[in-house]
Amino acid sequence: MISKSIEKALNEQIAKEAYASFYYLSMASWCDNNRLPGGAKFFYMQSDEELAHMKKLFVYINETGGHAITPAIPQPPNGYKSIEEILGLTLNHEIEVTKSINSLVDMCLKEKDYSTFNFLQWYVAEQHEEEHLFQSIIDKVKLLGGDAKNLFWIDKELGSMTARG
Ligand code: OFO
Repeated sequence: MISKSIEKALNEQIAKEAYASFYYLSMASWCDNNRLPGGAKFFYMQSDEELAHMKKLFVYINETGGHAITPAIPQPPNGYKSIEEILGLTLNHEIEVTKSINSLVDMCLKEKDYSTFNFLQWYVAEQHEEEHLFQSIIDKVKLLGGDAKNLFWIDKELGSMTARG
């Protein structure tokens, strides 16, 4: 069974995962509107992944005696300057999510809730993967430079990336 404070914190994390899903959805839409089909495919996939992260929390909360709450989702931005800007924003966003997961883990240790601590290790690993993924894409883009020809290759590369679950 989870405590009321852990239940509340996990529900807050649900809202963050939902926002991440919407945020990436808005980036996918921007890519679609700016003739970047590879970027669009990549961000639609990222959006689905965040939704899956959210659902995993729902199931866990309900399985452990809590009540998972469907969150209100603030509207993310819709306009972006470039794919480089989008990639920078995603990395910063993931760094913020990592902080949030880490503080949840801290809380579990303080409360000696080892079940939730164990459950959250999946998110710890996932955040490492995502930060690494976005950083490596940004590094490639920096290496290539952002002119029109390279944009074609960057988009192609994003489109060839597959879901990691
Ligand atoms: Fe960014 O991955 Fe969810 O937690």
